[in-house]
Amino acid sequence: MTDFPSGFRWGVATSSYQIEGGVAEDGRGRSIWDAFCEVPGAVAGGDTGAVACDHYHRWPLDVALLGDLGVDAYRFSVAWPRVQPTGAGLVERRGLDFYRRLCEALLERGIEPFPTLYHWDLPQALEERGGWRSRDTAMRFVEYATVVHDALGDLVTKWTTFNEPYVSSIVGYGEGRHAPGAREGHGALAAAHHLLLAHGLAVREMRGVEGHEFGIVLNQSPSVPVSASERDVAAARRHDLLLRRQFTDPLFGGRYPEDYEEVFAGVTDLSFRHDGDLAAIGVPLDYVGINYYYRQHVADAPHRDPDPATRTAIDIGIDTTRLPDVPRTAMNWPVEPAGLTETLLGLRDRYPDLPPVYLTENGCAYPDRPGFADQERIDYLRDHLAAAREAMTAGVDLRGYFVWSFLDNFEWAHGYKHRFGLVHVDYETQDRTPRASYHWYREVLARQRRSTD
Ligand code: GBH
Repeated sequence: MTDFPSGFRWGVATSSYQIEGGVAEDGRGRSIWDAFCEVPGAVAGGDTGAVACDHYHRWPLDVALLGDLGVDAYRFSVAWPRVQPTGAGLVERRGLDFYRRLCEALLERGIEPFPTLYHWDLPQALEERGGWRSRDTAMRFVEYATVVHDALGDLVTKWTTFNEPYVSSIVGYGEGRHAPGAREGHGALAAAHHLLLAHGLAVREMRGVEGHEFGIVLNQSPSVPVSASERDVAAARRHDLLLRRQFTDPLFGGRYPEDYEEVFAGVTDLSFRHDGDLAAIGVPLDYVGINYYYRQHVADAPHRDPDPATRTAIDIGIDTTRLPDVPRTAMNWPVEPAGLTETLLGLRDRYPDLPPVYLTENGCAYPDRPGFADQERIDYLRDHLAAAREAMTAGVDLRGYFVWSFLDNFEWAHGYKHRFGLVHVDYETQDRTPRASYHWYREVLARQRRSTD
């Protein structure tokens, strides 16, 4: 495989609710995902994150596996309800201590901790006060972020605020497929705005420590029209607004997207936008994390709800189910590595002030089956790394790559059915078994080290 420059960071990624389990340990409060998992039919198989990979107890073993893999960075998330069980005020020391021990163990093995402050597990007590629909939740996040920053600031230099605000807001409050399971228009769009505001205000508050860097992680993929017809092209542009530009224009372009009011006319009154918010959201960043999985293929379709006043935020006249004739993963996601190069070049071209980029997630799920050699996952990772390298050759300032995921884990509404891990987890015994892709990645990392030594 093509070489990457020395200093390029190599890692793997996970998130708190997907791996930790231990939901009642050490004073942890309830999160919106604990609540959502109890809703009949919300999660496949009735699965929950109550035990997951039991990482809360088995983390020393997991750190050893990371060490053997040879990564120099590990991306994980901090569970807000472990740090502030009710999302405000009272701080739970034991929760913070868990992350301190984890960071110390990583650093002992030469692995840099890359924590994300929020990967979807909002304290349920805050949801009961409106959740991300409410501006006050942004203020609560700032307080939480500074608590974690103060507690781990001597161990961590790379600080990521949010993972995929699109999913927290639009999938959680618009589509209802994720916690808290709401299907709203205005509420989902307000949530998106408040997540961005929380990000900007928290970075402003945490800044000031020498050597600390701040960023946000966004899911990104090109929205490709299924035909060259005017209608499909316009539909793809609306989808691009929903998925990407409503976040990236305020973050990196200092503006709200020009087509926002037209697409969401009647759905929202924009009352969540206050003077000064854009300046706060556009706080300069040291990096942006990109999660890339697949291209979006978009066709024009009628609105499901003809009345904008009751329409959900995802009901923008699009159909994303018409997939191209290419191989798919177990998630039914088309495998299209060229979409990664397009994503990176597209961002760079649209935003001249884009900060350096990390690929903070990329990976795939395939079913284990007799004789399964894990070759699809290896092919997927190899081809996407090549696509990332191509974007670098074309001038994108890409600084690192993280495989999603280190371990098989709780795949949100899909429960434990889909396995993204380089390491197989037996959920009966909690045995960890490295897959062929783990050994492959280990070899890639060893080769990179040799060639840049
Ligand atoms: C990541 O989300 C998550 O960060 C991680 O926790 C998760 O386990 C991992 O991926 C694997 O799923 O077609 O317009 O409706 C990625 C979630 C899924 C977000 C696809 C965008 C499609 C948008 N992405 N989704 S759309």
